[in-house]
Amino acid sequence: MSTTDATHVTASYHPAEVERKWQQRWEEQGINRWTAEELRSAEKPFYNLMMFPYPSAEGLHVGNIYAFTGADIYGRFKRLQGHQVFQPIGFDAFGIHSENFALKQGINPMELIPRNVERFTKQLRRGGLMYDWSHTVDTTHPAYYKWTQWVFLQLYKAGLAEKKEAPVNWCPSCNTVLANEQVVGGLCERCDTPVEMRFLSQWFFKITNYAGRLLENLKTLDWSDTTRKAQENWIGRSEGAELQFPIARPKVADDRHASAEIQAEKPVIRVFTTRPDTVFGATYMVLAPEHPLVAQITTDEQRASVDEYRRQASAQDLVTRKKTDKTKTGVWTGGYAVNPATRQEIPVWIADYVLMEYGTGAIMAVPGHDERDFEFAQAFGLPIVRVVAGEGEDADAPLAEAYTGAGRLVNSGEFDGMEVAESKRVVTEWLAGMGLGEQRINYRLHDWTISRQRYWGPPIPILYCDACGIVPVPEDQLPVELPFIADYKPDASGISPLARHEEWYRTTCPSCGGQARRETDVSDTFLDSAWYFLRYPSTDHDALPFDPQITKKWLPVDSYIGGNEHAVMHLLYARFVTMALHDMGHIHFEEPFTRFRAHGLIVKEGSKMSKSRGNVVVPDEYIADWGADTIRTYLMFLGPYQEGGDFRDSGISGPYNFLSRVWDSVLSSVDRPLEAAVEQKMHATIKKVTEDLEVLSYNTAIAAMMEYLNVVRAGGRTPERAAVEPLVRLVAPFAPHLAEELWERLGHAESIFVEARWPTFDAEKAVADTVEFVVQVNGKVRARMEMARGIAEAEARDAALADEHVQRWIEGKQVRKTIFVPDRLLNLVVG
Ligand code: ANZ
Ligand code: ZN
Repeated sequence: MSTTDATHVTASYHPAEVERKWQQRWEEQGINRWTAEELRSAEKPFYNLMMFPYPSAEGLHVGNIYAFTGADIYGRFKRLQGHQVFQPIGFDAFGIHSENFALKQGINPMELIPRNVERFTKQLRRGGLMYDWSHTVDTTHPAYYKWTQWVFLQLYKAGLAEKKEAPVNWCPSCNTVLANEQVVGGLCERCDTPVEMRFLSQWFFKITNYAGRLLENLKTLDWSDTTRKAQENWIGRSEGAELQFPIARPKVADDRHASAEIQAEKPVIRVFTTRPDTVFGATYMVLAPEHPLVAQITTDEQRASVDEYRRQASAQDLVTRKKTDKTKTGVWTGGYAVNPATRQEIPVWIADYVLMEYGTGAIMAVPGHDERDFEFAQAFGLPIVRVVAGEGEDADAPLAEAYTGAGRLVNSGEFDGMEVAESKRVVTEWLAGMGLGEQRINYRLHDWTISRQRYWGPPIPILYCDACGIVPVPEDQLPVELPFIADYKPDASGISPLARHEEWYRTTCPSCGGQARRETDVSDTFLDSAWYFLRYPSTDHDALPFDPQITKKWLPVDSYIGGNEHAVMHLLYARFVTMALHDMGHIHFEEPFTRFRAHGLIVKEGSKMSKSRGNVVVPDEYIADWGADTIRTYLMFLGPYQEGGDFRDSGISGPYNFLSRVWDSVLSSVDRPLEAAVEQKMHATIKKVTEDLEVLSYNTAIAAMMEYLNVVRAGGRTPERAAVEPLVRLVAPFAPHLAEELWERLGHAESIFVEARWPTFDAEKAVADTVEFVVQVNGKVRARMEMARGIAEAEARDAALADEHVQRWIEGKQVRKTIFVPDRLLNLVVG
């Protein structure tokens, strides 16, 4: 389908020509490029960052252009305000997105992805984006991932990388481990296959060491609220206690020595609880099915059922496991533990509603006051005891459901009568005195699984040597290059494709010279993107990941814009890596993104764009037909940038006509003093657009410019040059090519982005002489009227009473009272 519409090309505005000319000029003159020297000496540096794309498709779609344009407008605005704006772009080209695309095309990613990068680059250049193409990064380039591997080694050296056996989400169709975030409703986010749980030996980054700081610092960041909230929930701080329940009858069937040892150590079950105050009501315990103590506690009589239950539980994925609303199932181990408060023996169960990865993987169950425990106790006939009584309830008041409200302790020995809030601390201290408890803060956040059993990523820079064990690759031997292999497809073995290549993984140990084997897993793509913003300004430097002087000058990032789907993974990982590098002394700041704004999403005629629906908008054709300036302006006019909008072909002519009108107005303008009304509107418009751009309210800024142009051209009047010249500057962030051309035709020699400054306004002149009054009759809005600013109550009242709309509502009645808010509102109370 062609979007060409013959009426949209006016006699003089030819976007194609103008855009070609200026894109070429920008390139030739290096208008957006920075030399290393310039980067070093910048005086008002402004680092304007946007999330870089995955080149994992045929090309960019309009959603990418939307995101980039919004960020580009902000960058151009800052530049016109006199900042030196560094605005780079790159390609997040490693990872499962790109690899899956290559698999689908049947072309090795090492051949395919560079082609995609080229295609993306062409499209981006056509979009009129102010990128410094001399500072791009491609995460798949050895010159880049050498430093990704370096980052891994720094974390390893700092004790933040660790190898451990862990349950993971396994997608049997993609043949890979998935992060929890990639499992949606028990299915793989990419291919909708049910996800299974597997145990694999993996590399982890200990992001949990930083949980507290990652949470605390959020308060200091100027970020979109939704994003901050998402991180807060993801980190999930819980305040409570870790309590110990001694195992009552350890049973070790086959080893008498082990049995004796365990008894000597007085084995305990540790639980994390947010309600230590309810410990007197703990009538049983539950271990996660995978808990290491299960084998030891389970009696011979119960072993068969316990083993069967564990088998079933392990067939589930980690996300289904976390559902709180499913029917409670579980099995008694046959063993008991001692409640440290009541000293009573209580049975120990296993059940899948307790998760191994949270807290300690074990709970004290308090059915009287926890909904899940209540349901479980009812299902299995376990005792339910009330230990908290609300207002007006007594110790024996029956429980029809778990009571989770406030109140005082009952059936709790010496603590009876104490308020819940206070007793949390007091009970914990009492148990701590016996060596059976301590206060603890727990986080929902998990360590970050780095290993991917796939081909398309940077090899993890680790060696395994029989004599020396785990040996990090020496930094001077980086990069560990990803070899080209034909059999890059993953298979069901769960073993990385590189593990099929002995010629690659066999090597010598740098420490003893003996035989060693390379790690054959590659690292998670999120590691590539966790530090790329550090690399951009330093791409001229090969000897270092980031030049200290340049980094000091340009970082942290001043403005970052991207999708909110990255709220918890990318944005959290980048913060973690930055914090860790800061603590190791590599960088001077601990938060990478001073300001972050999430942009909205573009839908097509009301529905999400998707390949299967066939409604994906490819920007190229639209840009060819209408010009990038029009498409940019159109996209930003769709709705609030941070909310998104609906792409409709029929809407494009509006912004096109607006730009054509700007064009005509400038070219037909004459030297003549500004008329007062135009001057007032001009100052008001400059003020409005300036304020709107600062908060990314692009649609309202465009509306204000349109309104201004209507005033300038009212009744077909010839515009004053002084009226349209500032408009060229205001429109420049949106329609940079058009602005450049008009700027030149207004007689300027240099690029508008080099030479011009953002127009300023006179706050007094920006204020209109009239204001819009809301006129109410008995509190209901009946009219809106223009009145002189500062009008007195009596005059406003007379004016309102003279208005026929208002008269209709007071006919035959008397005005008993007026309520007057100066310059805003007049309410006539009639009766
Ligand atoms: C006893 C208790 C009594 C609890 C009560 C709650 C209410 P949040 O707020 O999410 O941190 N819990 C602890 N570890 C668990 C695990 N691995 N799997 C499932 N549940 C677990 O929740 C903390 C509470 O969740 C803990 O406090 C524990 O139940 C449960 F009236 O302990 B509570
Ligand atoms: Zn060795």
